[in-house]
Amino acid sequence: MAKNLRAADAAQLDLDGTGMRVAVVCGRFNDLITNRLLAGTEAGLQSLGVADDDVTVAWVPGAFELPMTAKAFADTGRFDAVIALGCVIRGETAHFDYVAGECAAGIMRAQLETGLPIVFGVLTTENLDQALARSGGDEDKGRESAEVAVEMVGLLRAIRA
Ligand code: INI
Repeated sequence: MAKNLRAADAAQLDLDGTGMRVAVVCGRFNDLITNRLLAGTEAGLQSLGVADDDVTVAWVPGAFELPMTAKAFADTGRFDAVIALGCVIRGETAHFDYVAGECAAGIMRAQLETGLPIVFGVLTTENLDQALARSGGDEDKGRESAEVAVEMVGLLRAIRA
């Protein structure tokens, strides 16, 4: 009989963030959207039991700065997870692929190097309408990021125990 560390059905996950310390790095570029993402993340963390005092928020210029800042937080050893929030809109930049691609690659590298979950809460969209829809419209990438952080901290603890 296989031993399951986590439910296959996300709805059955009993997420508990009590006592978890979370750093949130938020890109200022497209701050109409990133403020909405941050609101979703903060509400999500609170609803999962993460204390307000255990959440640290830092703003950076844009998505390109997220990986280095997330890694700096992870390297302190003072956090259980880092959430990186940003918004890159294709129509508004000729270097969409560089900013979005390097951000994603940098975050992946930082989490593999540090062993700490770093959540990719970065919207990469074609236009502003899509970004609005995914930041508290039809979907809420901010709240989703809070859930991913708490889930991954719990799973990694179970694996490493
Ligand atoms: N940063 C973003 O977060 N989103 C964008 O859409 C964006 N555009 O359009 O260029 C963007 N650029 C800034 C970039 O993240 C860096 O802050 C800048 O290049 C300085 O390193």
